[in-house]
Amino acid sequence: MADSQAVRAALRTQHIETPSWAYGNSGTRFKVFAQEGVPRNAYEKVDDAATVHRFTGVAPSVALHIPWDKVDDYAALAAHARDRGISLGAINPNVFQEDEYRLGSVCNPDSAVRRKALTHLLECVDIMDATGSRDLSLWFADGTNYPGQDSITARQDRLSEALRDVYARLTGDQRMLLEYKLFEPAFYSTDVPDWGTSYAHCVDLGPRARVLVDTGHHAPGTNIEFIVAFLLYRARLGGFHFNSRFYADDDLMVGSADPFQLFRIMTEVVLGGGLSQTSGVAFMLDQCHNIEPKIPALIRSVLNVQDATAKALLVDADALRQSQVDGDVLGANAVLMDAFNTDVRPLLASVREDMGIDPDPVGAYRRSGHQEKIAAERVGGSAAGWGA
Ligand code: AFD
Ligand code: MN
Ligand code: MN
Repeated sequence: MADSQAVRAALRTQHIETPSWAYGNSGTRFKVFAQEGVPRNAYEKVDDAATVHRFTGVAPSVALHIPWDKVDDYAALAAHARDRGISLGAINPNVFQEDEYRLGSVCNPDSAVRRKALTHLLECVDIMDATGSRDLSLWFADGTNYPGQDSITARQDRLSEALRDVYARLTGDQRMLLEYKLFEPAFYSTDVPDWGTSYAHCVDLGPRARVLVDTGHHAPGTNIEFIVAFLLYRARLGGFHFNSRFYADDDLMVGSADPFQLFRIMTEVVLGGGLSQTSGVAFMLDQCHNIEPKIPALIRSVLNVQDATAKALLVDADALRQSQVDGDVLGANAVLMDAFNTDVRPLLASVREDMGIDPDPVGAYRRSGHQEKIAAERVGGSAAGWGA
């Protein structure tokens, strides 16, 4: 059983990044349901992210999405975040919502469109310089809808060219995290569909390039923890976009659909050293709260990650390894299941008390009246959303 002081220290210092876009209005292609109290600009999104951190203690940064979070002065936005006890995290370019991108962005057959997309990517690195962000979080919606539409390999060459140009622009500790997604919005082929494609490009590029694992981006039944263990072992796991899915890229609260899968993922992270402060693994949420209030949903999501992490930390690594070496199938499985079946809520409540935080963050938020306050204050202006 892992030393409880070490477990408590790991839980106190966990860093879960929330996404700015989770605080704004969102929905599906059928409907975006507007909610009261939604932020109207990047500054109010930072305020909401700071609120999640205030109630959880382990959400000290917020990822930005450009141009949804465009501001005149990113250094000022970073200062605003610092004043509220958090920092600006990953920068997410958007090369999927302009008309020119109908046939793709960096993989588009038209060089002028590729140049437009590359310009935006490089502008996002300029923003990283201003915000002090480490990670450029790259997701490309690029793909095709019909067999024969475009050359699969020519699109790979176009992608490589753009990635090389972005890679050359990175400085300091900056990294580029290349996210893959099996399908959507392209339906026949996606240019970065799986971890292998992302991994191959990252290896071509160099050590600053890592794979971003979005837990909603796999075929049903995929063994995500295998991907995580392999990438971590090869020092190419840049991090996660955590969310839950029942059928597709549902972007639901992480841990709400399959807490056992989340536990297995976090177990491979812990066993592979990915939870250490020096691992470079970014634990980010990527969610859309279409029908539930956003701040409490993000608080719940952070707690779900903490729950899986606490259980993973309780896996008796020595006993597990011995059972594995002995070929003791039932014994090894039992070690894992013992940890998964441990109720870690008392441990997490105690850690929160050590941190001076209400042991029940969801209840504390509900009792705080903060939701009513922002609903009353944020009247007028235009609520943030992602304009799908
Ligand atoms: C969508 C994409 C992808 C991306 C996110 C933020 O599927 O997960 O990371 O938007 O741009 O969810
Ligand atoms: Mn994602
Ligand atoms: Mn997604």
